[in-house]
Amino acid sequence: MFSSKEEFKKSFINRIEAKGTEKNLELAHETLWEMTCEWVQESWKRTNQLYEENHDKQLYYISIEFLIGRVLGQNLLNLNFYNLVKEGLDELGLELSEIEELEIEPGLGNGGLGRLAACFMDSLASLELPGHGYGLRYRSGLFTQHFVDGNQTEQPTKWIKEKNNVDIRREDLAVDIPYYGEVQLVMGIDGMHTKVENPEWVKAVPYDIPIVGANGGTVNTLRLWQAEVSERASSVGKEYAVYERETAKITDRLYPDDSLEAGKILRLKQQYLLCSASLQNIISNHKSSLEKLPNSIAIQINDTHPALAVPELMRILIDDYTLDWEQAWDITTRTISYTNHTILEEAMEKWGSHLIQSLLPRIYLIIEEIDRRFKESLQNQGKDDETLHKLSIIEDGVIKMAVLAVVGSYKVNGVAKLHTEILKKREMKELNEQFPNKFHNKTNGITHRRWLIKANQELSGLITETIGSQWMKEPERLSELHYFSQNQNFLQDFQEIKSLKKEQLIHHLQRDQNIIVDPSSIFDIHIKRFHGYKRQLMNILHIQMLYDRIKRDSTYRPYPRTFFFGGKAAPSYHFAKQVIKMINTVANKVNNDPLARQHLHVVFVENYNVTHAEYLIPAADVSEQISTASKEASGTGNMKFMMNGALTIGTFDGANVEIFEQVGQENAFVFGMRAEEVMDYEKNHSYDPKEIIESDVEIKKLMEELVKGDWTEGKANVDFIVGQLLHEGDPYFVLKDLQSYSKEHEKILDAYANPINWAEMGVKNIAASGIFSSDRTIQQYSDDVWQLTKVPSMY
Ligand code: 26Q
Repeated sequence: MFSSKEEFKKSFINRIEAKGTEKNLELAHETLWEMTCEWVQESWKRTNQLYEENHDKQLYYISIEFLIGRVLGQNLLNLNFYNLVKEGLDELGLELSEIEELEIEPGLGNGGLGRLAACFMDSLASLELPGHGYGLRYRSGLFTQHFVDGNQTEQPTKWIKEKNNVDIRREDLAVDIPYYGEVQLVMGIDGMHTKVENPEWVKAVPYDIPIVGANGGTVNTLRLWQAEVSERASSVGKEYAVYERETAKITDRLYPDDSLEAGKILRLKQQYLLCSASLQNIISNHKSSLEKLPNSIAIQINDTHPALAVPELMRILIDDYTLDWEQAWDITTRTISYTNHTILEEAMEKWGSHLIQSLLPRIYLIIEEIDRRFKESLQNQGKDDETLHKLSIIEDGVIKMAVLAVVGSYKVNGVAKLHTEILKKREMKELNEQFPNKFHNKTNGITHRRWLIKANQELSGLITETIGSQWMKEPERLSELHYFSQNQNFLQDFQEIKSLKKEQLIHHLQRDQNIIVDPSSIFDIHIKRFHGYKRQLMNILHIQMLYDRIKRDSTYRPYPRTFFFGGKAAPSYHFAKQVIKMINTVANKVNNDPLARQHLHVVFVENYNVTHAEYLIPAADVSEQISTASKEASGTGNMKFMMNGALTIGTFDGANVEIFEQVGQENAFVFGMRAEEVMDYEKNHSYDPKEIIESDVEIKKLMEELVKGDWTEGKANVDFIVGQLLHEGDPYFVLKDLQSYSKEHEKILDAYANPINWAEMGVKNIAASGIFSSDRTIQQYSDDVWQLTKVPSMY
């Protein structure tokens, strides 16, 4: 460790010189990385020692995705070394930000769910809570997106390097995972036991990533499993080369579908490897007092993807540790809790019984027994057939993972108030009635350390100058900014920082994608995965309306706006890909029109990821959060924008509802149908987009142009878009909400015309955003679900 800039410089130079090569950025990156690892190492070791000595209750967060983003800069920041290192390097003629740019971000997640897991890791360590992650080490993370003729193409993204990786291999902790085989009863000294004969063994090797909390005191562990051939695989029933190939495939890549239940055997192998390896690892540390397991650990499963943790924990307790069923069930259902992230029917995980039966025969028997006992108890309570049907885990040859997860958990939560209400009153009504105290809400959050302190160091500095630095520890203290929302000097400083962040974004985009943007335009940003319900289509249709108005009406000359899009579509999601193609086509037309381009600019940022988000969000004036009400469980991008002083244009959906509640609707642009309305239309099949088209001349004209192919390129493109809006009944109510969306955008223009007012609203958003820090979310989970105790690092 070092305590001054001079010491840092000296040590940095010594190391570089020892390497004996010429000074360059790559070498500087390598050196800084090594130094950072050493600084982290000490705290990491000490944290683990403390946990062991005190026997503190540990939380394990199991998730198929952890979208951590770049780590070097964030670690330096949490260690409180960032500025010192930056200045030191400056004096050596090196730019820290350029060194940071050399890091390839590990894209080990699709979007919201994976990024949430990463924010939670940061908050756990920063609150000095003993909480660790278990995930998978995919060789390729989420694909890299490129546009070819406006169409998305996908390339695998390899992030693992020869050396200096973010993770550390722990060969000593490898475990074997059994697939296939036959279940047999065998006689032991203490009675009959179940055993799987001749399984196909796969070795799971953990790689650890240190999670550095604020001030560097607590360092928790994110443990990612990689599939490898097992030493016990000599007797595999197939050719060894085939076994080798199949094994390597298990953790070869992340599944790129973020809201589709895929049902593929490889996915099931991933899920079981994650659950079995993690639980074996957990139990090996706690085997001395298994009856007390619920007091010494808590396991949180992030959606149903790790729901096999329920039968796997049962298997370990019964088969490996000879507990009886009742004991094992009691322990399991007091240890595991589950978070639901969706009510979309197509995202609810279901597995064919046969698939599980053949790949995981013992696990299948356990699920069957859980189901049988549960049904028996329901029958004893006199439940009718309808309820029995809703509550069954196995039915018509499929296993419903959400029901398994609810039955096997002691707590189940949704991720925003509205979402939790919909779960309790509709989607999981019967389960909620059966287990009245299980369901609860935990509104999502984001780590302000990455999304404000790191991504917007300038704003963060201004806030500290204004209200002191305590807000970093207690983000709800951002509310103190409210007093300054009418202070002209403060507002001016805020505006200047916004302009600076726009310039930085422009510079970044110019370097990365050769895009040029007018810094004085309104930055209106829509970044998230492409999905029907997220309604990127509504945004682009509105841009077409604006184009038409500009062309048609010589008095309509709106203030210049740049509409940014960013996001990937699942490779198999054809409709979403057609929307991407259409946005690129519209962008071409609008951007190349001499009149329209004075008012409108459409920019599609290629390969949207965490790093791009860190540039885009601080530069935003307007945050697009326009999902069909009831469909977006929470959203977390909405919170990141708010915290950076952007104004939200949004529907009453997910956490938007709570954002509006905090900041006041007068400081946001709210429009569109309510969740109740949407769900009623869906229930009664009573929405007909043709009625909208016939009653609204502007929309009618737009549809005619669309059908003619004015806004698309190629027949498939027109057919898909028109097909969805007309023939498939506009399932996401795009046309229904389009005019109220357009009116809200006009209000945005009016408001922006008064820059001081606009800035005031932005500051009010920042002031009201503290509650959306994931520190608050994690503290609530800890109080209501995990019951963790803070372990002061004494630093
Ligand atoms: C399932 C089966 C096969 C392959 C992939 C998947 C899969 C993978 C990822 C299914 C879903 C996901 C991710 C879902 C997700 O990101 N949901 C989002 O979670 C956020 C955090 O709670 C919420 O804010 C968003 O509203 C929600 O959409």
